Amino acid sequence: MQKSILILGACGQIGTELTYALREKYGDNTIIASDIREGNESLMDSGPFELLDATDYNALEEVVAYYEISEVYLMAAMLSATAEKFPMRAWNLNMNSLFNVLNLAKEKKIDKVFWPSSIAVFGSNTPSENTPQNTIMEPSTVYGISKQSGERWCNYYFNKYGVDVRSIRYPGLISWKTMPGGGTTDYAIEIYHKALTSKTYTCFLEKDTKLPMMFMDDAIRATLLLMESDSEDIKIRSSYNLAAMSFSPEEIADSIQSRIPDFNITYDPDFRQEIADSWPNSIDDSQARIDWGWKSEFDLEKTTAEMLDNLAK
Ligand code: AKB
Repeated sequence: MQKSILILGACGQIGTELTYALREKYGDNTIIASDIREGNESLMDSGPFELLDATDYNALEEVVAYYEISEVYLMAAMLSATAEKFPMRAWNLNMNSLFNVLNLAKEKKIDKVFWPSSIAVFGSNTPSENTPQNTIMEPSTVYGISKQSGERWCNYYFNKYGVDVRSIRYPGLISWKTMPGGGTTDYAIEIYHKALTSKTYTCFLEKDTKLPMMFMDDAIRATLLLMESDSEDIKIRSSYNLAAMSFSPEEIADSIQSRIPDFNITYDPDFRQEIADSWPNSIDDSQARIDWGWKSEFDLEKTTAEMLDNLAK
């Protein structure tokens, strides 16, 4: 039987590209994009779209029944920087949407769930180089606390109710199709836009703040790979570490300068510095490599080429 997939938060940075990728793979009409707001025209026009609040269980249940949905990708979330400004709104959105989807799966109304976690689950007591899959997790941000709690709930629903939930701890994601919103790693996208428009960028992080990052194509490929893997190969039902590259603002500026020599960066750290300081420098993703064959393809140089070439079009 042809499966129907629902994407919640389809107009966001990851949701948009996931919708395109899933539509290409499974056919436009089987992928139902949804969001609380409308998105860009090509996304809205390329297949079914529903205005949907992921925290509204009844509305969600109705859409799932109407389209005979078997899989849900829950991409709606409030990210780290915005969540610090609106702690209760962030908690309500990030947790209630997850419970809604996990409960639909518990009630056997859907078969499979993807839910994104983040490197934000780690905190300043976590080993920051090659952060292991299993380690100290004492997140200091609202977003990180919601992601860590979410991981525990995913694991609980798998163990207790057999819910087929799969998850990745995304690093900062770099993409050119849709702007991110409200994250701490957003500088790594803004910098490319500014390099092309004004040849200068003021970074809200210090020059040597190294963070784990990934080009969007790698992130989408990893997500589809995980979701298509046999259930018995998925050994971790909280969330998998995933890695591709790590760099600092100074290093990304260097890589841009190799193509735009007169690009200039200055530094004016704000409250996001503290968030970034609490996150790891690099991630050990060997478990994902062993369990479902993950391997990244984009390093910083390749990412810079893709970003500048596509944004310049
Ligand atoms: C953020 O910066 O909040 C996100 C994340 C690392 O999860 N990009």
